[in-house]
Amino acid sequence: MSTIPADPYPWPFDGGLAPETTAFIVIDMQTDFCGKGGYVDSMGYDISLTRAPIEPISRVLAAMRAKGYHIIHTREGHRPDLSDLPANKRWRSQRIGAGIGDPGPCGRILVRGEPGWEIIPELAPAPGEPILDKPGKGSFCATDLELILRTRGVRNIVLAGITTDVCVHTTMREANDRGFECLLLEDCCGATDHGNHHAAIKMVKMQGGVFGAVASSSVFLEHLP
Ligand code: C5J
Repeated sequence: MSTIPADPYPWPFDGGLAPETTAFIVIDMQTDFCGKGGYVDSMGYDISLTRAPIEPISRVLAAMRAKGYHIIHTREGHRPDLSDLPANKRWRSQRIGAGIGDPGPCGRILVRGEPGWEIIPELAPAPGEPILDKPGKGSFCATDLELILRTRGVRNIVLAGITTDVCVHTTMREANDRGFECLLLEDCCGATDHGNHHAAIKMVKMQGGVFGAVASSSVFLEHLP
């Protein structure tokens, strides 16, 4: 039996924490979300908030790679012809001055293959680690993530990345509804607003852990088998 002393319960619920059945999913650590001139920067948000998780994620990645856990990365982005970009998503982004698909300092915003869409070099995927391209906020929507997880026998998911209240939370909710046991690493996430980051973490812990549990990366690493 192996668990992490998480909040609001020792995670995972059944004590079955093991590398073979547990995946670390790193969500959207792309220049567009945390780099200078990217999408989040162009919208006028403070990228120090979305850059804060880089160091903690890097430590967790190193430890989990060394212990043989499954590692998966995601990237939010759209086809160059924008055929998978809903009109309302484009319209809303244009309204705030950072139109998805429009040219910016890091290339076309959130378009696959552009410099801003790349995962930042500090958290580059290692050879063999699956990278999922998703057009939406949730990592299960219009991707083969569930197939990959079930094929590998994964039951537990540890989540990190940006942003806490949008893509990380949507993915956690999707995973939870599919029966995966989820843990959010709070300092390995960041949002465009400090209050939203904290609110998103609080939401997870309601109702006895309505979407799973929360731990810090230091506690997680201290207890990781
Ligand atoms: C957003 C994301 N916030 N990766 N995307 O638009 O959370």
